[in-house]
Amino acid sequence: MSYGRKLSGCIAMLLAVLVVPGTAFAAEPGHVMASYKGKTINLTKDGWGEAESCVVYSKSDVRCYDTTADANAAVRGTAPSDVEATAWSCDYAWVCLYEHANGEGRRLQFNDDYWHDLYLYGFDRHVSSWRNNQGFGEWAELRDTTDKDGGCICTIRIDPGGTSQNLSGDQNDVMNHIYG
Ligand SMILES: [Ca+2]
Ligand SMILES: [Ca+2]
Repeated sequence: MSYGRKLSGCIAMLLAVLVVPGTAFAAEPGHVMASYKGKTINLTKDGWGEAESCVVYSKSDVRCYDTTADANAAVRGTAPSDVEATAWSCDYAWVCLYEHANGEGRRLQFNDDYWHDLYLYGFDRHVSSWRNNQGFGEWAELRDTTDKDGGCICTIRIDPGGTSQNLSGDQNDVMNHIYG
């Protein structure tokens, strides 16, 4: 093998080494990646793990925490509080979705003004209560786009102002999109 061919072979190997790690860490198309305990987790594929609360700053900037108090502290830029109530917890300027009724269980929060696919966040068909604590004019909507039997009330809306709702009957654990 000539020196030239050897050299080009070495360059090809070097390029392969340089390129592979980049592709290995790239998010799969459409999947939502979140930071959690210093790592990156794939909410779409692997779910939430031990996280209790995730904050959607944008689709490409999602951060998850062990507790709602930790998430609140991160949003506020303060130290976590061990005394605040967690039920219906939702800071001003956010829309919060809860896994269970009465604002309990895992919490996912948004405020971007477009339709988010909850499947990508590992939270479709989970929502049992929600709250809109955004400001004037910032309404929020939940939607079940599957509308399997055509009989459900598939879109529900909350006006802003700290308003909370439990979902019941055929609205519970079916919603798969949120407009923040
Ligand atoms: Ca909004
Ligand atoms: Ca639920």
